[in-house]
Amino acid sequence: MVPIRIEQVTLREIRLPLREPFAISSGTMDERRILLLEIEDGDGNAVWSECVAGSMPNYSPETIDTAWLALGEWLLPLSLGRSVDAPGDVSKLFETSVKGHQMAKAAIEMAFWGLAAVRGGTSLAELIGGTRTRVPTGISIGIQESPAALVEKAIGAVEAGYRKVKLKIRRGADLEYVAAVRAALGPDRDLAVDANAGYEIDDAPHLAELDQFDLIMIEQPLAAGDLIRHARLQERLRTPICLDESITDAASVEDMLALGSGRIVNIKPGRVGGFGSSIAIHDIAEAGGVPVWCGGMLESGIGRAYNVALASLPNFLLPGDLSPSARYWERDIVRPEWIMSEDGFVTVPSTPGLGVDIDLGRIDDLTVRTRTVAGAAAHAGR
Ligand code: OSB
Ligand code: MG
Repeated sequence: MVPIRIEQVTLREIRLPLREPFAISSGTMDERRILLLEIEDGDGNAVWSECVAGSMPNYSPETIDTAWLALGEWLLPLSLGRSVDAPGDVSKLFETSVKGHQMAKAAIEMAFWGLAAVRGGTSLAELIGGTRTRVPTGISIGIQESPAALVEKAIGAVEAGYRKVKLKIRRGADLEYVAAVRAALGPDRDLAVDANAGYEIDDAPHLAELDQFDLIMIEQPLAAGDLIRHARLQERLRTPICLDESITDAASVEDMLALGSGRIVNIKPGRVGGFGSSIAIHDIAEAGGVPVWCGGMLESGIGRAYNVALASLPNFLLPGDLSPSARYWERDIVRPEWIMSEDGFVTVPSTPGLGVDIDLGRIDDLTVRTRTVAGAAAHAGR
């Protein structure tokens, strides 16, 4: 493969209103502040990527503001003007001098994969060895004000074709809500819950009551660092635990397997530092007999392009949180918008690059700040 070098990156923050507020156990979002990267090599090729950090540090320690700082001050200066032989080598540019900041790192790392696809004239899915032409889709429904309101959303989701329904839960909005949805959907629907680290190990007896609802998983019941407590909890639950926040790199999924902290892995490329790490986690999980699926972070159509490509890998055995554009936005920032078939699948693009066009006019209208960093400037004075 011809080495890749990036010469200029423009960071942008856009604000994209959500069609409805999205509530998880640790906070509510009404509007998505999204950090986009436009990356150019020296040969006239460009690609866009998205940083999945949120506006508040309630899901992970990173935020859009910490990512803006990390990218502009540390990560882009380490990336610009450096030749890498393959996108899988990008993470090595940062590993010694920048710890953490996985979401900021992922935005650059994934852009290199995107650029490699553009330059090679292949689709992103083909570049990484994806095997699916379409991926099954699940919905993630935020916490509602009553079980009845949640039931209405869940029924709407099933009617729209979604192949998995995931309910956000928190203390005080769990058993009664899940019971109502299970009763309304019947015993055969794939139903899951996501606690976003809202419980403690002392809640084990309470969480064990979820077993009666035949859930396909309970996602991230305990804190991100609690691998040992997750293992203790898993021993007491029939419902498989799926880890999301806890899995930040390949080592953490090895630890999960060794400890028995869960039986399913949610891979969000943004959370784990990019595609190289996602593929490693996918392979380790597959070797350990653990299925993975692709999570979502309410991405725009740009981040979604990367997630859909990733979910085309063979061990993505469960439906991903890969809803179509209209689930989140009045209008997305890509053309065509992402759509889902009546039977709940999103097509994996086979055209070169991301497989969607960027709606630059719309992005310009939504932009609240930009910063351009170029190779020469990045190295000046170093
Ligand atoms: O835990 O999966 C999560 C959104 C924001 C923060 C955390 C999570 C989520 C989702 C969104 O569940 C899923 C989607 O993008 O459709
Ligand atoms: Mg989750």
